[in-house]
Amino acid sequence: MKHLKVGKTESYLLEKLQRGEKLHLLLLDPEELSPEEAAKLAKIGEGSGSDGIMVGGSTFFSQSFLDEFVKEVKRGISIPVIIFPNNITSITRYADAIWFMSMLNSVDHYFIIGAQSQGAVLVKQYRLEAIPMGYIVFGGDTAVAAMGRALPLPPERGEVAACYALAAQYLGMRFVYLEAGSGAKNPLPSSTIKTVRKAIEIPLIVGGGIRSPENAIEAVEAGADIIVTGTVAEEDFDLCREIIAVIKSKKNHKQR
Ligand code: 1GP
Repeated sequence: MKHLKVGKTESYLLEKLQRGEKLHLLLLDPEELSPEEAAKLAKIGEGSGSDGIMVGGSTFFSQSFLDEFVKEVKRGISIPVIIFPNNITSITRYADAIWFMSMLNSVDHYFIIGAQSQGAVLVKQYRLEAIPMGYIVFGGDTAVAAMGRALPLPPERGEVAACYALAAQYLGMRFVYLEAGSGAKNPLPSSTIKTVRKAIEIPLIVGGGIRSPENAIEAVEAGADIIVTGTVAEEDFDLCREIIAVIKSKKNHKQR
């Protein structure tokens, strides 16, 4: 039996977190952006201090377009590109890594383990770095909740999400992602982030509806390790730059 090593992209993220940094990942959505627009945003993102790029969207299913998209994005940057898949059509060989994720609160077996079992062999063939992650989706009125058939978790009830998050940790997943949904009216309440943070030891990713430096700071202060923003970068990159700046100015002085 071989000893499984943590890959390059995950090590890069973990080393930064261990140094006490808070991270920002810029989500680029192939439904909303052309490859050229995405490449431009990725470059600006890297220049503004973002730690990595995520590529994904809830209703995008063209693998050939995704190949071109990721190739173009990767061309001008050195930060890693991580696939944020919505299905097996999101597996492209040109990315650095893939969040190998399970939507833990889906009511559909397909989004919990079906797509993963169908995609695993291709991930191996492409030698993509798989980063295991438990994905928890709140509310019911976002594209991700509808497409993934999520059991709508109440955003205010952190203790429910904490049960899923702890289960993710005990199942060996190495990150937990709390998702309010892209373009959500409101980001997740800080009380919910706090409750989940207290329940687990693995890194906590938070995204959905973060549109201001205040939103980002609130999430980081509540215990988020990694903040994901997508919509705000498409709408107003100067605002996104401010968000990245406040996240990167935060250091976690607490040792976990
Ligand atoms: C979506 O959490 C991400 O999966 C980002 O959401 O587009 O609202 O920033 P926004």
